Amino acid sequence: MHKQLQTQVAIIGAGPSGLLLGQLLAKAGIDNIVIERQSKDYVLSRIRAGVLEQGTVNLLNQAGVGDRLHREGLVHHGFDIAFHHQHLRLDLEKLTSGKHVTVYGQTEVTKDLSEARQALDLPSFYEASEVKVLDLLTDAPNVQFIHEQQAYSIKADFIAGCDGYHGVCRASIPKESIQEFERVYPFGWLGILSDTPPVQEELIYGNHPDGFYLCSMRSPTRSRYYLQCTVDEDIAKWSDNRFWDTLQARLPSSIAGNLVRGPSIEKSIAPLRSFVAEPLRYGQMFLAGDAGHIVPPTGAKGLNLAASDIYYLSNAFIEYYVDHQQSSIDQYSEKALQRIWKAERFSWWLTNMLHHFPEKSRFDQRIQQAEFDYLCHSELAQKSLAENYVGLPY
Ligand code: RFL
Ligand code: PHB
Repeated sequence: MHKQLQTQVAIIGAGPSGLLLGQLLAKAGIDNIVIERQSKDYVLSRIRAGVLEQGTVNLLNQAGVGDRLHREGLVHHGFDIAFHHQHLRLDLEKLTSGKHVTVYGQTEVTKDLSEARQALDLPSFYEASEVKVLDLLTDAPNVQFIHEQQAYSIKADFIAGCDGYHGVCRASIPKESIQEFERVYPFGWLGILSDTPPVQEELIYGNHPDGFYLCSMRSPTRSRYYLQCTVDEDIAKWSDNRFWDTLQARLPSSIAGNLVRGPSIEKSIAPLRSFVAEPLRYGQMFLAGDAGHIVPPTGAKGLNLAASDIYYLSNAFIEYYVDHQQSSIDQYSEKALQRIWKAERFSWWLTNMLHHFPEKSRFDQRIQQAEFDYLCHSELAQKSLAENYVGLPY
């Protein structure tokens, strides 16, 4: 027998999208239940994004979880692009008339949101199995799952599919009702986290003839570094020493001497993909975040796009329940997709400029070099990059 529950919005997935939506809805007095496949510890241990746009920070403030972010987040006014032996600093502050980004890990964002949800005692089911979304084309959609050997059925007005790229929500939409657009890149990123001071105060995105690298951080004492690797790279072959040696060899010589080595506390490989599903709605179910789209991490847009989706979706639900207006719900997919495609374009463009593409010809390599030269000598080109990096408005 299913235990029957009822709510206004059933949220599938307790990643940043699902938890942020739950918090914003709760603040507006809208009931919601979160259903997550993994354990809370597992969700909170995932190391992913690190750069927040101001729009994301504003939304986290609005959700009531901005305090620690304000204390511990690192405000960055610029970043570097290194291209072979050349070097360019993008002065975000100057190029965008005063804007910046904040370096604060996704792990911390998720932790802050999860603690806020717990403090409000909002209902969440972690380690839910056999999650199914049903009756999506009716006005009483339904989520079924098993939790601690008990079968549940939740009747909701709406379902928010915040369950990531491999989730059940998008997969439940009939093929003829959804279009998918995809590009898979012929490489991945090998990342490590280490309790060592970052090689410099600002991020460095680098194109080296042997491949891309990124120097990022989580705090003044914790670094996050990435190296371009092959799609089928065997992580077991990457000792810490091999990682540090490879990174040091790719860094510009003026910076390489500052690299502080230490044991890795996490090491993982992420494939690179661009992906968009259209529309982000099927009946009473809405897709948000990675459930609806993926960007390669080069532009630091994944988490920030999830936040802007949630901005549109939470406002649409609030307008529906508080102002009894349906129009924002009906416009959600179109509005969110306009911003998503621009971030897809930017992430694809930056990925193309900074990576070594094994199949590319000598002509393509010269074009890549020309792209960087143009950027170095055109303030307009730098402004365009900076405008996208700090985040397009919403
Ligand atoms: P998430 O974070 O994937 O969360 C989805 C949640 O849904 C759960 N789930 C289910 N729950 C119930 N039933 C089911 N059937 C379910 N199936 C899945 C999952 O367990 C999970 O908890 O999606 P969300 O919330 O939309 O957030 C998006 C961001 O996480 C994502 O865009 C970024 O992390 C992308 N990303 C990166 N973005 C950056 O900006 N910079 C990065 O460096 C960066 N690195 C990464 C990344 C994504 C990665 N993934 C997805 C493999 C590195 C990796 C490895
Ligand atoms: C990170 O710190 O993990 C990070 C930063 C910038 C990116 C991607 C990842 O573009």
